[in-house]
Amino acid sequence: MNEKNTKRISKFLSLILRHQPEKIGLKLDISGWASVEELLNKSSNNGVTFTKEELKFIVKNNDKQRFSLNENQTKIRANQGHSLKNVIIATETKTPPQFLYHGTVAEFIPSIKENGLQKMSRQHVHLSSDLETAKKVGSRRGKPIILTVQSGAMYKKGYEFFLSENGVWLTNLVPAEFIEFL
Ligand code: HQG
Repeated sequence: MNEKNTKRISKFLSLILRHQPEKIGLKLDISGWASVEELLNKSSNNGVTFTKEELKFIVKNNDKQRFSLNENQTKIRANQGHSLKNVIIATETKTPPQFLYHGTVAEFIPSIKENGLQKMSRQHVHLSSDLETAKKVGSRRGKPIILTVQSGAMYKKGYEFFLSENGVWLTNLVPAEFIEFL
């Protein structure tokens, strides 16, 4: 399978497993798992055809480890990034590092200064422990601006943090007082 095709299917999987399973009539359970068999069949019925071997390759080699297969490889889910209200990916609360980073763009800054970092359409605010990742995330929308979040101070005040299976730090809200706008 060539790189272009891998990327196309990976994007398709993100859409179906995080946002719109109904697009192909796929059912996700409360923890976000879908049957691999059903995913292969329903994707194919909707013009996106791939084999179980190709799916395993995509899961294994995905640049951000976005997906997981269960132990016997009969079920698949996205590790984070869902907008679906009825899917809960259980992650333990974790002590965050002192600082975390968020990449965004200039047009959002006035609103972030006023309202803090909000979940917007996702289930959590997404933060990263390294600047490089934050820069990449911001670059999706234009010239990136990196915000430093005082996660250690937030944690001390009782805000919860979660670490997804693929290393993304998640929280429910970052009030503006904990954001360094440089
Ligand atoms: C902004 C991708 C105005 C926020 C990435 C962001 C990441 C506000 C946008 C993951 C705001 C939401 C998540 C406020 C936040 N007013 N704008 N109060 N609060 N925003 O895509 O963090 O490739 O939902 O700055 O790599 O950009 O999909 O979040 O620009 O890891 O795996 O509202 O998605 O990962 O955008 O990206 P998003 P994000 P995947």
